[in-house]
Amino acid sequence: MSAMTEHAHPPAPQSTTLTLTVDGKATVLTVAELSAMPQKAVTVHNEHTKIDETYSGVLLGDLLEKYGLPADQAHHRTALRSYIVAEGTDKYWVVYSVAEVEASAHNADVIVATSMDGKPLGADGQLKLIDSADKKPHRWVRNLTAITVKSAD
Ligand SMILES: Nc1nc2c(c(=O)[nH]1)N[C@H]1C(S)=C(S)[C@@H](COP(=O)(O)O)O[C@H]1N2
Ligand SMILES: [Mo]
Repeated sequence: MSAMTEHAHPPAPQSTTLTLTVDGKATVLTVAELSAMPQKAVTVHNEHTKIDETYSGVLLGDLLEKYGLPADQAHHRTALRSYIVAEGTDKYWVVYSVAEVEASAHNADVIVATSMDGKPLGADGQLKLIDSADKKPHRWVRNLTAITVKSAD
């Protein structure tokens, strides 16, 4: 019988930067740069560990707006048909719709977290994607390293 718990996972390479790609234009953000931006705290219940965790980081919607996603009315329809691919260093990746990560459009907070309960993220890497609305942590990407906006044309 393995000593590993049900959700134990092999260590992945530590994420140290976030490559944000909007409209084919890539921006590499360091943890220091992200930590210097306005921070948002999000408290979630981790259904696997059964404990509440408070993560802090930058709202993904703010990042998308700052790094090129047009927010004006002319691009509204395009945004509604767009999605983001969030990838970890272990190549695990998930999808969120752009509407899901925009604070003005959706009742959830999606953040690129740099700390948990006031401490670094440890084995989860320096960056972790967290959203406040999922009931399970499946889309919380540990060792987050890339976020790419795509359109479902
Ligand atoms: N980078 C990365 N993030 C990941 C995964 C993964 O395999 N790689 N698995 C996901 C799934 S399916 C779950 S249930 C949770 C488990 O997180 P935990 O091991 O911290 O409980 O991490 C999510 N984030
Ligand atoms: Mo999972």
